[in-house]
Amino acid sequence: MTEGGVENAEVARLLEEMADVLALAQANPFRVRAYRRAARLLATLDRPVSALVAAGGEAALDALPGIGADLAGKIAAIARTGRFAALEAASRAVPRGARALLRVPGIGPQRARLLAERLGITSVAELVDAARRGAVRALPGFGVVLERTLRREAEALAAAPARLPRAVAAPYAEALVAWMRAGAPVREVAVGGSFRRARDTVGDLDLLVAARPADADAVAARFTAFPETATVLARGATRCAIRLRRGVQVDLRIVPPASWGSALHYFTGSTAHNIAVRRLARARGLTLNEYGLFRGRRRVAGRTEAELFAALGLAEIPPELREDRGEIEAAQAGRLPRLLTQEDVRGDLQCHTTASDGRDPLEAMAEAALARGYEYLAVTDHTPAVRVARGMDRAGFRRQRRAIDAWNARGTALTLLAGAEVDILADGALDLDDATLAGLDVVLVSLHTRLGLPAAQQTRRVVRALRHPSVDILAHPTGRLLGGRAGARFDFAEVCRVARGEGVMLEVNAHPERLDLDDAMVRTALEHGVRLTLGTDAHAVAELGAMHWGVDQARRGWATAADVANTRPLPALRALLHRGR
Ligand code: DGT
Ligand code: CA
Ligand code: CA
Ligand code: ZN
Repeated sequence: MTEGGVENAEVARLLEEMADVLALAQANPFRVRAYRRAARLLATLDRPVSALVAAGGEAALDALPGIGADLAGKIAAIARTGRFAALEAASRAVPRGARALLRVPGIGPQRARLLAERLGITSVAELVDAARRGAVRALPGFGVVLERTLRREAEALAAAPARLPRAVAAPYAEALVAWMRAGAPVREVAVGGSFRRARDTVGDLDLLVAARPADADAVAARFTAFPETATVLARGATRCAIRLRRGVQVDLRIVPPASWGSALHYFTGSTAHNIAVRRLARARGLTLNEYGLFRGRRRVAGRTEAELFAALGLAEIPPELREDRGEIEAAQAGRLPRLLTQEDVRGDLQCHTTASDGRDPLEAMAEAALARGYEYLAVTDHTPAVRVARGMDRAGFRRQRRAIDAWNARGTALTLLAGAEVDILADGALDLDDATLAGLDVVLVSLHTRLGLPAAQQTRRVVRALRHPSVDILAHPTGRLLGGRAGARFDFAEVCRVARGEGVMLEVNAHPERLDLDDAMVRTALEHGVRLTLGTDAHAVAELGAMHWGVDQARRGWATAADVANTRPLPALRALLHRGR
């Protein structure tokens, strides 16, 4: 599922840490950026770094875009030894804890150093304290206004529980399951909680094991010996908790095999779903807890989830729907949706090539989509307004159309669609001329700038863009980044009404840091009768593999295959696009 696995995630974590430490040490910004870029690249690599090095030596790393010989050597050494000597050395030169402060908006390396060195602040919570005491304003260059701003930002950060994108947690979840299977007397192992429900972010991981009571001790010992463990937080007979070096906490519960199904259901949650199901059980004269479903003291179900649902008179509810948003009523009535699956997806409707900010050329992207068994791939490079992405002008799109025609003339099983991801300008006009737009097979529009406009103004801007006759898809509708930027605010119901009226579709962007629309918005869009599309927004061949994250997000919004345009064969898809409408 997650291609590079825990190994690449760990190497990426160390490179990211090195970037922070170098920034704090006021090293050359280009070096800092090189580390960050390398970290992001590794996170999307389709195989473990060590496999790459084994096959092609350091040269295989050096060949990756943006990785030079020096960095290649360091990465290879990390992959070989699990250690990063240069990081250990560099860390000694920066104040302890200053790294934690870099997460606060408004705090760069210089301010972090001052706060750590002068005031001994090493965490966001300590920053809140110091700012409340008025101790921050006296630092050189700070003052009352900045102190107030930092206090507000730090308070917000301290109040919001730190959540990880699910994709960041996934390699650890998979490695934990494999680790337990390989070396402990377990009957069953699974990750429950928000991870199993496929929430876009997770607060922690909930690992569940079924084992004989006599084996519980051995299971706990194996768990706390997981190699990525930083701290053992709790070690009991049936519950343990560890914190991983990546910062994520993992809870373990050990249950007897006869309780596996009911425990898996309980620890999958959500809490709201659990409460509603328990109420339903009670109404039938039953008691439900993590050990089973009981009539009096007799256990009537609990060994499997399927058995539990059946005993409650419910169809089996997919984990993605377990939020008490109507799934229990639907399961009672036999009206659960048949959710979209990865196999339903026949093509990818957003990707970038070297013609704008992608890392791989058109032909390589097409070959990779063909190898994935897709029927079509929409090539949707950026338009000029997105300067950081080196967007294309009309001449560029004309040239690209010829390259696409040439590919399609080869008659492979994969058809390329000529598209664009057109920037929505500040006033809602589009960043490409009408004739070029009309000539494209598929037109995506999206917000990349001025996400902070007031909601009424943002709504007018988006609505104007959707009314353009050539527009097919509103891509990553809010522009949010998980763990980064909040998205644009606008009247989503109004946007859905206009989209429906204009035949415009809304994208569920599958990039694991976007997942935009979110689950609730997917549901709202479907209730408005709006059709969805899925696009990976791949900027490299390996990123075409991100589709499953988008599928999961759409499933959380109750989407079926019929709700998503790119489950259709090409002719049926074309009929939904502006030239076929
Ligand atoms: P997270 O970790 O914040 O992303 O969200 P979850 O859903 O994984 O929550 P977590 O880790 O606190 O607990 C895992 C599951 O355990 C949760 O989904 C349902 C169950 N659970 C936890 N606390 C309660 C509770 O107070 N009542 C009930 N009925 N179930 C609970
Ligand atoms: Ca959890
Ligand atoms: Ca938990
Ligand atoms: Zn974009």
